[in-house]
Amino acid sequence: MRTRVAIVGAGPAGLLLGQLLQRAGIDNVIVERQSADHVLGRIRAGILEQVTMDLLDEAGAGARMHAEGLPHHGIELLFDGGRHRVDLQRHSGGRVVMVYGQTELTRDLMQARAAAGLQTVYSARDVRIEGFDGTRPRVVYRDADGERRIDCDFIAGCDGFHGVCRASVPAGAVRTWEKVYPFGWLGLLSDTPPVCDELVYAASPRGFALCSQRSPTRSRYYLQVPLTERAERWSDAAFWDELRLRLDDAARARLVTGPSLEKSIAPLRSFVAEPLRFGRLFLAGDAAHIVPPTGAKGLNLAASDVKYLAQTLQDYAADGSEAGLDRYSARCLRRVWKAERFSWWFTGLLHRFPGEAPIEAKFRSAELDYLLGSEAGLRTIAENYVGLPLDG
Ligand code: RFL
Ligand code: PHB
Repeated sequence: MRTRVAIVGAGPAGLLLGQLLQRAGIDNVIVERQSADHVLGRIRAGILEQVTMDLLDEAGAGARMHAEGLPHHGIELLFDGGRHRVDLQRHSGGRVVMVYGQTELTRDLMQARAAAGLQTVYSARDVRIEGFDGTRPRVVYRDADGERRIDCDFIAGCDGFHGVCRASVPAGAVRTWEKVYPFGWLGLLSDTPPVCDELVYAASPRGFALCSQRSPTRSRYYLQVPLTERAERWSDAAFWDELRLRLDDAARARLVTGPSLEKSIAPLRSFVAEPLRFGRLFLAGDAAHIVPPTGAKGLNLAASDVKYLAQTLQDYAADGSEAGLDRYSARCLRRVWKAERFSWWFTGLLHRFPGEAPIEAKFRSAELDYLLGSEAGLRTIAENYVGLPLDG
């Protein structure tokens, strides 16, 4: 089989890229290791920045997001028993974020791809990439009938943190930066009304908690837990009890509990690979970088990488110039590093670190108190949270 761009991975990055390329007349094939149902079964991000909303529109898949997504104008920070609102719209020059689950966004993109008649190979086994340092890159995989090969002009590595693409780059050609945090997030999804209209980020002495949502009837909650914890060890009742202890009286009074639809633990990590281009291979999204989820940036960074990559490949298709290909990495990384910094800082501001000296919690409270009482402080949270401008 032959195509212009072979995309490895059918997560949000791969699916979004496929749509944008198709709309620019560039044919592409996606190769995904899992089944479509498995991809849709993963409960992940919930917050879209304006850049991501615009891109979903550009991809022709934004209609349901506009109809069912919930625009959020602020977030609430809870510390020292008090609740403080950050008016995102006011302090970011009018921007807001959209609550719309990654699962729904992925479903919309899958449907748009099917409607456009584009090929996606699901459940591909033993995927490998070859020849990307020359001019004849290819993706090889196995299906029930044996080995298959896709010849292409470019490979887009959209295969997430544990994918095959970054791992196929010779060790000397890539540099990585990494910080692993000494805790994880235990998440619970339930068909219960959210405890608050807005997201509540709670810095409690027992550890961080987040009250998020997917719709007016579906909630998503997270608890900071030690890395040694296992989701199976948490009954629903234990989760709700611990969450209550980390909230304020008003939230406790409004909390509606119910059976969990899903419970899982995610580790927290900051990670960046540099560069993002190796000959005819481009990395995008979690394949290239990971942020801790506190700033809600992971999916949004995947979207901005994809915007730059689609533009790069479109420009190349128009004039055959290599200059744009050379610029891709630096263009992405400038935005990536700023989001990495914000996610790291916001994580440190809201979490309790194991073994920390008691004075650390006092420093965090004082910093939060300072930020929320200062126009500059509120602006710094708001403009990072809604997402920094592209190419800024
Ligand atoms: P994905 O979604 O991991 O998709 C990669 C795809 O590649 C496939 N794959 C392979 N395919 C073929 N061959 C191989 N060898 C392959 N290896 C892997 C995988 O099966 C998969 O389908 O990466 P992508 O597309 O870059 O998207 C990134 C986002 O998924 C991620 O950044 C976000 O979910 C992060 N994130 C959040 N981001 C936000 O912007 N806002 C949020 O509110 C937010 N909350 C979160 C999050 C991530 C979380 N977890 C579980 C890590 C909350 C959580 C709890
Ligand atoms: C989520 O709803 O899953 C979510 C929201 C905000 C975050 C992280 C995760 O910062």
